[in-house]
Amino acid sequence: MADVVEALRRSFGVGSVVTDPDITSRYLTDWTGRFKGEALCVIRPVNSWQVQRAVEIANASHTPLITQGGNTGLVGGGTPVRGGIVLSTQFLKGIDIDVNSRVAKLGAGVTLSELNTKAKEVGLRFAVDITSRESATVGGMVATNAGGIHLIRYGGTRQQLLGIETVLGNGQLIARMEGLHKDNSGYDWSSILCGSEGTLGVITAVAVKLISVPLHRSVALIAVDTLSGAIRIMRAARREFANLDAVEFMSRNGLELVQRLRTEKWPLGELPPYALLIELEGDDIEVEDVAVFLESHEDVLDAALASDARADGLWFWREQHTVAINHFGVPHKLDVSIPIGGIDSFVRYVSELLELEYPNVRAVIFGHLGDGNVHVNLLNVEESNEELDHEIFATVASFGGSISAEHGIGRAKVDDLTLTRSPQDIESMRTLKKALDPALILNPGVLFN
Ligand code: 2HG
Ligand code: ZN
Repeated sequence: MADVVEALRRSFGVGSVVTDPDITSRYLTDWTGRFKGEALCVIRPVNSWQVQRAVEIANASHTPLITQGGNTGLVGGGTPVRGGIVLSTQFLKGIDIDVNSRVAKLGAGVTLSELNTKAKEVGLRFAVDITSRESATVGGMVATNAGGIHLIRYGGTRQQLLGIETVLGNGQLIARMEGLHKDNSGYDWSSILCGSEGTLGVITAVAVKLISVPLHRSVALIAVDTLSGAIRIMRAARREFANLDAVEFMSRNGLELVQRLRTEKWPLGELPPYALLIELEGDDIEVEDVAVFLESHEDVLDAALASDARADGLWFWREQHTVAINHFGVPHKLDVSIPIGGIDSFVRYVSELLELEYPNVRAVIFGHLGDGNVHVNLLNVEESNEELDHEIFATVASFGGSISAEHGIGRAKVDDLTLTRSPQDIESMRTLKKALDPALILNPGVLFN
């Protein structure tokens, strides 16, 4: 093992191979604090040649290699296994924007905020937006196919991808960074690597589409009694407004935690059982039309409207959920997809299950209503209750859903993959894995067990 660190030091220089526990500790635990790992060292390559060298050394010594971006993943996918090397992409920088094609070519370690700051200078931005935008890297977003809050309008990360540069597990460097909008010349490596969670290759750079920054946005925060009511409002809003780009929901438990942590006053009197947030973006938003829509809809108990910069004040209630939940415990995060018509029954089923069988567990349920992504966060899950996660995933499967909507499988959900993917399906994924990473060095224990 000392040989591996030595070999890396010879290739990278002593300072680039970090073993000092004061520095490595932040790479060993995930953002939630639930997943903890150990590693031989952390390396921080500055170019794809160094990445290739690291993959070679890992192959020669059969050492696990775990790629990590901003370490904002929520399923343990970037947490190392004992004896492994953490490869941090944080110094793989570089932003090159082509305004004619509306394409950005980016080092994998560029954060979403860095990309948007640069793109804004030319009136553009990345279509996918996520709350962890300050730390999340584009490489990590591609590796997990991040979905985020604008998926209903623009699609997820996969839909934005035009190219990729990657070092596969077998050491081959694949560079498809032309950034062409049309390219049907064979297998699309961007799509294959997108969502592969570090198991097929180390993503070193990506080419993505950009969209215009609209002149205006308008946000409504709406109090509702039931999730069925929220879904009826959403259906009507989708008919009414072509430029709807977010439909999010929250429930009282989560709003309560945000209120407790931030001591902010909820803008609509008493906390309602559920809240809906809708956002419209465009160059000519008629705020009055939104107000009239909300007044006329019988499921709206109360609503607050805000435009442009002031809209952040309403997003606050949704965006503070993840931080507030983590402040009050170490959550089990079951990010699931449910066909939208089944969300109300699913949430009721989970609430009743907890009430009857796990009275100490507290569920905070919120998410992206527009695309059926329900974030079930469980607090106070004792080790003796860990089967609860599996019980909920089995329910998700029985609703025709997916056990991961947007966070990935990581280490957290490996045992449950068979619930929604068939043996043939998983076997074919393994075949692909073995072809591209024959020594199985990349992120062992993630996605497959
Ligand atoms: C979000 O939608 C993220 O804010 C995090 O996907 C969700 O904390 C979560 O469970
Ligand atoms: Zn989400």
